[in-house]
Amino acid sequence: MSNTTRPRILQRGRLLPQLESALAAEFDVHLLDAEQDNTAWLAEHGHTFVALTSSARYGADRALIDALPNLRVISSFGVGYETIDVAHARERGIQIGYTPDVLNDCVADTAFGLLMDAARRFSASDRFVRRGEWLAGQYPLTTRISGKKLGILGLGRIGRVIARRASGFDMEVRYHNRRALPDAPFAYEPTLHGLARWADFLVVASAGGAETRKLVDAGVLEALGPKGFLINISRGSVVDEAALLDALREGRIAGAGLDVFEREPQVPEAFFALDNAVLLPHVASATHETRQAMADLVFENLRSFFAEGHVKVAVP
Ligand code: 8YV
Repeated sequence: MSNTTRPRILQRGRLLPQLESALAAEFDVHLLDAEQDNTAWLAEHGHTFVALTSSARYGADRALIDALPNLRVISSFGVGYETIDVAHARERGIQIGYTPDVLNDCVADTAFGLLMDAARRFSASDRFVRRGEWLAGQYPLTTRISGKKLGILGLGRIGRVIARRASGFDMEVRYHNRRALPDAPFAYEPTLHGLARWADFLVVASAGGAETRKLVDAGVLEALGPKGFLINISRGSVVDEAALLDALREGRIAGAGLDVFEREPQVPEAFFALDNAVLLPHVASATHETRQAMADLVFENLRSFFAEGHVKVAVP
């Protein structure tokens, strides 16, 4: 097919090379990031695009959607969509595809990796060996994981897989959501404070966005207490980062395992000095297998839209 007949797609942010190649073979793709002045360029060319690819990281705000007057579909790489102005896109009748479920296992694995690392201090004791300190004495004792209490904030698709992992560690699970889930085989804690007070490990697995902003605040950390650990594989915005730093510094919680931060890729330097924090660069879904599955879904969502008039997996 010639470029004139292929649907024209605007690409926001780089995607996996194999996804970019697959898209280029079927669509007429233009990378927005290649332009110096996005606003001026969009004013001239925005009307030529019917589709937009983006990601949880870059999203699509009102200004971008408005700059694309003929936009009919957004296909986003990621399960989080708080960076997309969904309400505005809906008003315009724009469909939005995303990539849930295919990343549940890897994100749950990462939550457990962080939990184990924070409690058993694998990264910290690795640093101890590398510094040659083992020669001078044993590494201090750490905290047992098996049989402990796991509190999950946000028992959604990923939260449920984390709970399944916990059964292999004989952990008791409770959760807090806005509402109790009738089909969940775990005890519901009606308040986040109550969950934090009960839990040895509090795992944040809720969605990001305005509704969950700073839910985990100084009071929740206080309730988690000096023996409690905070794990976050959701969004940095759900945790009050300054309060978390204070709590870690002052030993008001035992430790934290964090894959996400408030202003990625900026991580406050104060974290670097804290041996009781495990810091990852937002890699929970970043395996070859899972990122490929996400890429496939970004592609299938577009293909399905242009072939059948609807994306395969739509944002609810
Ligand atoms: C990705 C994520 O890192 O799916 C999400 O919402 O946060 C991660 O899986 C992200 O999509 C990359 O932009």
